[in-house]
Amino acid sequence: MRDPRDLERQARRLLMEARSPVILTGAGISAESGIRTFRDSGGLWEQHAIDDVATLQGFRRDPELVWRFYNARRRSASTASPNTAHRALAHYEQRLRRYGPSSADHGPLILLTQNIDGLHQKAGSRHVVELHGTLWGARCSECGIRTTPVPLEVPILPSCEECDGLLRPDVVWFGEPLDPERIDRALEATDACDVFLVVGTSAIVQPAAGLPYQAARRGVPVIEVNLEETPVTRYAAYSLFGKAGEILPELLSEQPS
Ligand code: BJW
Ligand code: ZN
Repeated sequence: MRDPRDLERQARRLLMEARSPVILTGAGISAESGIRTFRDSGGLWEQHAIDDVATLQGFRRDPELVWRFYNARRRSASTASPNTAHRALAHYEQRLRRYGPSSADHGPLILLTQNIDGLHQKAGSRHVVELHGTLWGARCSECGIRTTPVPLEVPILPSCEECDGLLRPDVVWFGEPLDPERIDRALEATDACDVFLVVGTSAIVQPAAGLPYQAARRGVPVIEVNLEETPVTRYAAYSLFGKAGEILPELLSEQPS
């Protein structure tokens, strides 16, 4: 058996020496901020079936229900604070900006998140790619125009100022394509990275879940932080099991204890 402290030290060294790390986060990183993850309640999410609140079909069936659901989630995200894991990632980015081979306006670290809660930005991370959109925006279901930010309580039902079409949350539901610019940026960063860190995601939702695998196939070491095994564990160079809020501050600190 390898000593977990040794594994953590080796993974830490990789991250400290990396020149262009990519990080992928999921709901688990916000769990310690009091935001519920998706799959901890057996597909029922705040008492709603995922199909009712996270698909376009569900929205068409009952847009009021979906807007109320997202209003509730916006309220809970608005009072949540970033935790030690979000902050450790923001510090890591700052450190790379100071010492890394960054150009003036483009830091070397790319943080890909599947979360829509905005907590990475609240913690100070700058290069965040929100793969699944944001709680803080709406988009017209007819003409596609985006409205950001939306009020904390979006009036039900909101309509587009341009075309009077029905506004929908600016998030990516099942069966919908990701924003092409964002997924391109994610793929490009994945193809250029020298280490890939995956934090708090069940790694089953595509295409995000395929990104670390794409890096691993090039021989790039993948480091995983999760409470439990995921499909990433099979090919990860290092899997560190525990809470992100406890592991990341140590893993990403310049002076480990
Ligand atoms: C901790 C922790 C702590 C807890 N510390 N860790 C069959 C095969 C392949 C693909 C498909 C398929 N059938 C259908 C698909 C496609 C589908 C998909 O992948 N489905 C899978 C479920 C199989 N994908 C899509 O539909 C995507 N689009 C697409 O494919 O488009 C194709 C297309 C192309 C061209 C035209 C048209 C279409 C879109 C996916 C969008 C996902 N959207 C959601 C909702 C976003 C908005 C919102 O939030 O309201 O995104 S669903 C939900 O899942 C959300 C999340 O971002 C995403 C991922 O979840 P995440 O973050 O991993 O959370 P959990 O709860 O699953 O896991 C938490 C983890 O944290 C656990 O592992 C815990 O152990 C851990 N944890 N506490 C560390 N303290
Ligand atoms: Zn419109």
